Amino acid sequence: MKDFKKSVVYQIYPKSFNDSNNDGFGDLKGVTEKLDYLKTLGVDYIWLTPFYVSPQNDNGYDVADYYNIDPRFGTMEDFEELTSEADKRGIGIMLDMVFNHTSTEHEWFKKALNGDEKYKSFYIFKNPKDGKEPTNWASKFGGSAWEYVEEFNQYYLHLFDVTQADLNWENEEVRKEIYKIANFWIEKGVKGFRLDVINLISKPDEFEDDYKGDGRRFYTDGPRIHKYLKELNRETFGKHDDIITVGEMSSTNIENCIKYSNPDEKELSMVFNFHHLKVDYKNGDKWTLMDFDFKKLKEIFNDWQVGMQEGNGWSAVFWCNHDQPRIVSRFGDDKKYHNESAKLLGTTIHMLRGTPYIYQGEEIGMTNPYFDTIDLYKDVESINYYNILKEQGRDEKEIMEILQAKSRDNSRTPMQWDSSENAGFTEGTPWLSVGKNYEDINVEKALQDKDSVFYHYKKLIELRKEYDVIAYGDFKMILKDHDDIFAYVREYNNEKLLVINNFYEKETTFKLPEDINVEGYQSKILISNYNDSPEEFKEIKLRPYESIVYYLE
Ligand code: TEU
Repeated sequence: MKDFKKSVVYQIYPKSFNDSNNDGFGDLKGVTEKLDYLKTLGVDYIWLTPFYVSPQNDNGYDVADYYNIDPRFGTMEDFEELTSEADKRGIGIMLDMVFNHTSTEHEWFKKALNGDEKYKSFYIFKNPKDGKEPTNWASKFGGSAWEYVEEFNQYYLHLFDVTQADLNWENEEVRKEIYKIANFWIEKGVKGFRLDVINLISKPDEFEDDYKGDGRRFYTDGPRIHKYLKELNRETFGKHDDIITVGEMSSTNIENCIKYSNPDEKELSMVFNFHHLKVDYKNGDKWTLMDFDFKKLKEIFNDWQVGMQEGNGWSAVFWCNHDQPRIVSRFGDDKKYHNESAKLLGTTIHMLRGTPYIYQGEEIGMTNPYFDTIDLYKDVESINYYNILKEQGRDEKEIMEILQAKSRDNSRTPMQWDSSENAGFTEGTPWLSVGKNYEDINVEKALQDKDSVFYHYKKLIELRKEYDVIAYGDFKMILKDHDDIFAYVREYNNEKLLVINNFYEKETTFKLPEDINVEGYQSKILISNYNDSPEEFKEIKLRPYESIVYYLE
C-alpha cells in the first residue's frame, strides 16, 4: 500500500493528452503510450478525468453510462491495458466519479422523462412556486439551476449545465446504484477515486430562495453529507486498504474538510478546496480581471495548513487542474521569468503539508494560450459567460481579456509533446487549438534540458520520498507580513525545512526571524530555482522569483 502522504498524483485530461488514432481527440491508448514518461517524472498515481459514455456537453462530466468507455476514448480493453501497464510501472489509476448528477442522456433520466415514477425519484423534480422556478438558485454555469418540463408542470434541478441533472441522494435506490458503479471499477483494479463536487450531493431539507448569497449559498456541505460519505466509504472503497480517495469540495470550510479527511471519520483520504484559487476574483466573481491578492493567498495557505494539521485532516495541494488557468500565467510570469516562476510555484506547493497534484503540462510550464476570438473557446462555462458579459454590455476586448485569464479552456489545450505540427498531440485536427508556444515549451525540449521545469518537478517528487519532514512535518508560516515573500518552516522530529519563495520580479530581502532556532543545526540546500543560491540563509537577498529550500538537522 503506497503512503498517500509520500505520493504525488498526476492529473490527465485524456481528451487533450495524447491522440493515438489521429481523430483529433486524445484517448486511453494515447495515455498508455506515455506511461514511461510519467514513470520518469516519478508520479505514483494518475487521475483520469471522465472517459465514460457522454454527449460531451461538459467534456465528460455529463455521464450517460458509467459502465462503458466512450468510443472517442477507446474500449474497455484499452482501459484494462492501461491499468495493467500502469501497474507494471508502480502507478495506480485514480478514476473521476461524477455522482452529483448524470447526463440527461442517461437512461435513468430518459425513463424519468417518460414518466417512470421510479426514475423520476432518482432526480430532483419540484413544482413551480408562484408560476416560476421553485427557488432563485443559480447554475454554476450561469442562468437558473431549474429547467421546466411541461409534461409534468415541474422543474428539475441542475446545479451545472441544463444537460446535467442532479441526482436525488435522499433516495436509497440511487445510493445503491452509485455503490454498484464504484464497486464495478474497483473490480477493474483502480486504486483511487476523485469524487466530483461530492459535497453538493446532500440537498437542504427545504428548497428556499437564497436572499443573501449569489443563489448558490445552499449548495455545499448539506445536512446528510457526512452520513452519505460514510456509507459510500463503507459500501465501496472502505473495504479495501489500497484505494485512496479525494473529494472535490466546492466552497467548503475547514471544519467540514477535517470531518471529510480525518481518518477516524472513515470518509475520504483527502480533499480539494479552492479558496487559494479565488484570490484573483473580485468579490467572489471569477469573471473579472484582477491581480492576485498575495496577502490573502498567504493567509489562506496558513489557515488551511494549520487548521487541517490541528484537526488531523489531509489536503490535496495543487495549483492547476482542468478547470483552472495555467498557474505560471496566473500567479507567475510566463514571459520574462517563465522557468524561474514556474519552478517557484512548483516548490511552493510540493513542500506544503498535503499530497501534491500535478496537472498535465504543469511540469513543463505550459501557459495559457491567450485565444483572441470566442470561436476558439469550447468550454460550456466560458461560452455561457461570454454571452452573459455581452448581455451586460461589456465590450468585446474586455470580455476576451477576461476569458484569456479565467477560461477553463486555458488548461485544456493539447499537451505539448514536441515541436512537430500540433505539438505531437495528433496528426489530425485537434479538438481544441494547440498553444502557440509549443515549439518553445514541450516535453521533448524539457527532457533535453537539465535546468528545465520538468527536472525541477522530478526532483521535488524525489525529495518527498526521501525526506520524512516533507510528508509528515508540521507547518509554520514565517514573515507573515512580508509583501513579497511566502516562507514557511516544516518540522518533524529533529528535521527542519526552511522554504523561502520570492513571488515577485523585484529583488527583496529575507531575514530569518529570531524565534526560529537553528543553533547547532547543519544545513544544506535541497532545491533552488537558481544554480547559485547562498548556503548561508539567515539573511538573503532574493532575486526575481527566487525559491530556495534549506534542510536542517
Ligand atoms: O467542477 C466543479 C466546479 O465548480 C467547476 O465548475 C469549477 O469550480 C468552476 O468551473 C470554476 O469556475 C467539477 C469539474 O471539475 C468540472 O469540470 C465540471 O464542469 C463540474 O464539476 C460539473 O461536473
